[in-house]
Amino acid sequence: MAVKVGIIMGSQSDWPTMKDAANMLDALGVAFEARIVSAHRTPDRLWDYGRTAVDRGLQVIIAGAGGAAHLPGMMASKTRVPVIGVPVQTRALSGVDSLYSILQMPRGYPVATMAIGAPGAANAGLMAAGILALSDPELAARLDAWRAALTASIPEEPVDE
Ligand code: RP5
Repeated sequence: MAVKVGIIMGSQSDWPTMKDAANMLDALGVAFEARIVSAHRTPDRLWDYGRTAVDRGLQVIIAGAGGAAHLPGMMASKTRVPVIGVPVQTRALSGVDSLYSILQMPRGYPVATMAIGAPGAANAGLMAAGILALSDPELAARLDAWRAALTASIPEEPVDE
């Protein structure tokens, strides 16, 4: 299966968060690759990844980073492949630093920014699947089934736990 989604992150320490994106793509049968690409520590790797993304057939890039989270925005400046940004939670500022770093892009280079942390990563997986489902009826059916199952799992009444 051709890899159409790239999951990139600034550090190994982002992987526990970004794994939620990977798990979601796994659950939906979407092939992906996962790479550590740091805007600050491996800028040449970032450049090469963005420069070759279209030719390698990537259709969506999910980029997670924390703190001075420049990876998603810099990737968006290097490739027209849509970038979904995941702000990783930080200890110092709880991920608000990551969120603002990713969200406040200048006009012309959008990053679709998710919520802070693991829920944002999971939603990034769903967002990527939704984009690919526009041209993949089988994936669209799997995504519809996943959404229906989530809805069906919600009880009408609360219980004491
Ligand atoms: C960012 O710095 C990474 O995305 C990570 O969230 C944060 C901390 O990285 P480590 O010091 O844990 O490698 O570039």
